[in-house]
Formats: sequence, structure tokens, C-alpha cells
Amino acid sequence: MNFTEELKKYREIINNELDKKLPNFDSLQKSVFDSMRYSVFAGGKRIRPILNLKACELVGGNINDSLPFAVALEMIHTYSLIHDDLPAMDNDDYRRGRLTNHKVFGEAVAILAGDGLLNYAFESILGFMIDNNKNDIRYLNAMNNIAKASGVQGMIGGQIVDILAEDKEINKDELEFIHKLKTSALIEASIISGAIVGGADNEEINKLRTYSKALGLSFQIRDDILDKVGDKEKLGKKVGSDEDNNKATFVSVYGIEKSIEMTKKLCNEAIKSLEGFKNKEVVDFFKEMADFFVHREY
Ligand code: GRG
Repeated sequence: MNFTEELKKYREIINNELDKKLPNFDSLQKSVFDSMRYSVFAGGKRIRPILNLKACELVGGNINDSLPFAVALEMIHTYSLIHDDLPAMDNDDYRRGRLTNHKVFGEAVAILAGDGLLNYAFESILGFMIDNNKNDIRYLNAMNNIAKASGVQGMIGGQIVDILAEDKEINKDELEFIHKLKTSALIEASIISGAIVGGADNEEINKLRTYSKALGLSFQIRDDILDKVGDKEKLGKKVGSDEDNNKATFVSVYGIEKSIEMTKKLCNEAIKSLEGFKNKEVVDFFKEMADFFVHREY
């Protein structure tokens, strides 16, 4: 199976599970269910859950054990997008090719839908552990990695520094700090939590940390490049948002050429860190993923 077919197959597994997990029944709070499902099923590449399942597979685990973590990661990611688009944050009208959540449901419902998704993420993991009597410490460890990466030491921490930096000059270290926390931390946790659930040893975890740190940063640099020169139709959102919000980005600090060069260098670093893993098919998938992070157009 080639890389594109593999992505499609895993996307289907994830979408089916999300559909099962997210509530969709008539009740007094139906508007928040509708709002949650609107953004989750608006498209989305499903990069984080796919990385999670493949990392589990890479170290010899069963992807069914990591599926609740994979869908949790997509729920957290979608919550962050809903909140990031709010008028108090980036104030965006389009996301994933559709009107943003608050444009359709109003700000109050959009805030609650984001909160609901964040909570549901952990309900998904804990429900799986309780229902299947999975009381192994590695599930808690995987969950802890995800909680930390999405919290004030991760995504929320990066977002606050990013917001406070608007209209200000920031140096290269501050720029890297923001994006390591805001974007890279959750990508790293996606891979590491999948590997932990799959039973990875310390050496494997260390290699995958190197891989995911390089991948996470290159993802953000590519995002900045696309915000400058990307295609609105392919991206499903407007371009130029960073400039409109007076945000320092890798492109504004380093320029396009140097930014592209940086993504290539990070991709090579990521690929190098995969040496020693035995499952050639999954290693090839991770290599292609690194390449996708350099060349993606959406
Ligand atoms: C609101 C706590 C809070 C955090 C928001 C992630 C984030 C922090 C903001 C999103 C803004 C942004 C565009 C960040 C750049 C990286 C990123 C997360 C891009 C979107 O991720 P993709 O490309 O999106 O994986 P899809 O739609 O494919 O899932």
C-alpha cells in the first residue's frame, strides 16, 4: 500500500471511531453536540491520530489499544482550532474549507464546544481503560504525555506567549519557544503516546522524540510558508492571517528560502533518527511523512 492509500485507510479508521465516540442524540444540550461534530467532521488531515497509531504499530503494538488516544488527540486538536479562530484570538472566518465554528453557532456555543471536545478527549481514554480493565501504568503515562502537551507547558503555553507577542519584535529563540509549545508539543505527544501504548522501550522512545521534535517544528515552519504563499482553496482557510495579526513567523524572521531549507534539514534529521527500527514498512511510512511535512500544500 502506498503512502496516500495508507493515509486514507487510517483516516477512515479514525473517522469511524470519532463518529462512534462523539454524542449525536436528541437532548437539551444538542446544540453543543452539533457544534462539536461540525468542526470535527469538517475535514482535517488527521495527522496527529495517524502518527499516534503508526507509532504504536512501529514498536509492535496493537492499534486498537491506541485508538482511544488517537481520537482524543484529534478532539484536542479540533478544540484548539475552534478556540484559535474566535474573535478574541485570531478572529478567522474559514477553517477546513467551512465557516468557522463561532460564525455558525455563535461564540458562546463555540467556546463550549471546544471545552466539550477537550473533556471528551479524556473521557475517551478513561472510558476505554475502565471498560477494558486496562490498568497498566503505560496507559496513564501516555495520557499524561497528552495532557501535558496540550496544557500550559505545551499548546496553551505556546498560545499565550504567541498572543502576547503580537505587534512586538521577538527574537529567534522566542519564536522557536512559541512554536515548540504551540504546535510541536502535541505532534510529539501524538507519536510518543502511541509508542508508549505500543510498549516501546527507552531507546525507541528517545529516537521517536528526536523524530517528533524535528517533525513538529518543520510542520510549523511549513504552516508559516503556506500562510504566506499557499493556495486558499487547497488550505480551506485564508492566507495572510499571520501578517494581518502582526505575528512574527519563521517566514517573517528568516524569509521563504531559508525557511524551506530549514524544513528540509529537519526532515533529514527526522529520517536519520529512525535508524534501528525493524519494521521496514512502518519506517518507510514515517520517512514519507517527514517528506510530506516539507512539501505539503494543505
Ligand atoms: C486555543 C489553546 C489554544 C491553542 C491554539 C494549535 C493552535 C493553538 C492554533 C492553531 C493555529 C495554527 C494555524 C497553528 C499552526 C499549526 C497548526 C496547528 C495548524 C493546523 O493543523 P493541521 O494542518 O489542521 O493539522 P487540520 O485541519 O488538517 O487538522
